[in-house]
Formats: sequence, C-alpha cells, structure tokens
Amino acid sequence: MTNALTPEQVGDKTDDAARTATAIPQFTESFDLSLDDAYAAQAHSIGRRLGRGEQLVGVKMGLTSRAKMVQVGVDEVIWGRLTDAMRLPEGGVLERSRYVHPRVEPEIAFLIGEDIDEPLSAMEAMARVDGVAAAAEIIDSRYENFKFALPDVVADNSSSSSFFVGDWHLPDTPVDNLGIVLDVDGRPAEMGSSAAILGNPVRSLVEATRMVTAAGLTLEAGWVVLAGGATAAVHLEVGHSYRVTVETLGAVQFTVAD
Ligand code: OOG
Ligand code: MG
Repeated sequence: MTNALTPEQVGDKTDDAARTATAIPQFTESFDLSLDDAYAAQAHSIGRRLGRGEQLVGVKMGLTSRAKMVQVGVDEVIWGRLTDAMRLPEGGVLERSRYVHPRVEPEIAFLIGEDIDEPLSAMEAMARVDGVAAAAEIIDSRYENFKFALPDVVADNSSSSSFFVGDWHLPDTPVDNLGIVLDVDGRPAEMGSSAAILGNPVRSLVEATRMVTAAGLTLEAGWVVLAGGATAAVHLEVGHSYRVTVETLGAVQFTVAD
C-alpha cells in the first residue's frame, strides 16, 4: 500500500486521464479510497471541467441493471455528472482518438421539467418530468483494462464520457417495459427491455432524486437524467455504426471515426 491521495489529487488524475485519453492504474490497488472520498474526487474532477467552461446538464445513473453489474463486477447503484461537452449530436460522428477504450450502452433518458431538490416518489418525480427519450451512453473507464472497484469507478465519474439523446416524447409515454435493440451496422448486438433497469427506469429516476440531492445538488429544470444501461455495453470500433432503438421512443445512432 502506498500513501493515500487526497480526493483532490484523485480527481486531478481522473480528469487528466479523461482529457488526454490515457489509461491509469486503479487507485484501490494502492490505497483504500472511501466511497465518500470517491464522490468528492468526482465532484473535484467535474469542477475542473466547469472551470474550463463546461456546464452541468444532468446526471447519469449507473449499474441499475443486472447485465451491467455482471459485466463490470460491481453491484451497487452509482451516479455521475453530465456536462454539455459530453452531449454529442444525434446521428453524428464519434472520434475514437478522444477515448481510451469506449463502449456504448442503450439507456432511457428523462428530461427534468421542474427543479427537484429532495427525494421524491415515482409519481412525484414523474410529475416534474417533461419528456422521455431513447439514449445511448458512451462509457470509457479511464482505468487500465476497464477494471475497477466501486470507489475507482465513482471517482472516474462513473465511466461517463459522452451521450446521445433521441427525440423527446411526452412524459406520460410508458417506459416500464419497452423492447430495446443495440445494433452494429444494422445487426443486433444486444437486445433487452427497459424493465432490466431496476424493474422500471422510473425507479432509477427516484434513486437519482435520493442520491443526487443527498450530495447537495438540485436536479435542475432542463437537465437530463440517464437511467442506466439496459444491456451489457458493446466495444466501439472505427468504421462502424451503432444504433439504439427503443420500442415507441425511436432510435439514436452514430458512427465511429478515427
Ligand atoms: C460503469 C458505469 C455504469 C450504467 O449505465 O450502468 C453505467 C461502467 O460500466 O463502466 O453507466
Ligand atoms: Mg450508463
């Protein structure tokens, strides 16, 4: 065990790793990083992004489905912060060189219509939602070999790196059991249901109202909440196109270039 780093030092390293697309060793291999310090490190690393002119535009929930927990070997719900620079235009091109080892996963997005600064029930939370949409999250763990323990991934903004959101649909559109397909060049790679997300993605929104407000943040009107991957994530490769289709919500797609 080497000397522990402060949350600020950890956040500096995850931010540098993300900014330069360079893999770093897991912190928990060399010292005990507490979950609280990991969230403080995440806040610090995103604070650096805000200092560079980025704006907070929402949060992502993670490890809300079995498929995701099994794929990465961590089984607790986590969250991370989304900035405007992370949102990519639907139908666009993703530059592979800006990432370490990116993967894509299908998600459901909620558009917050009215500020939420306290834990809410499903009904209360949905009353403050203005829209629901299909989404794709690009996760790019900054750790070597995409391997991490719970505090590592939290300090690394829960692997979040970019996201795409499709057209918004009315908030009363049911999202509890929608068929989902993630295809690569038109061939299905992963299939699932939105029910894989905590039984209903709305539960993930409820978790967001609890976890994010406990951290002192408000889910602001206009913010996006990503509910978490419904299937395992798929590696991105240059020259291929990826599309997430969600029954009744439509599709989001993008292509990967150098
Ligand atoms: C951790 C982030 C998990 C999700 O939707 O479950 C996540 C990871 O898989 O690297 O974004
Ligand atoms: Mg995700």
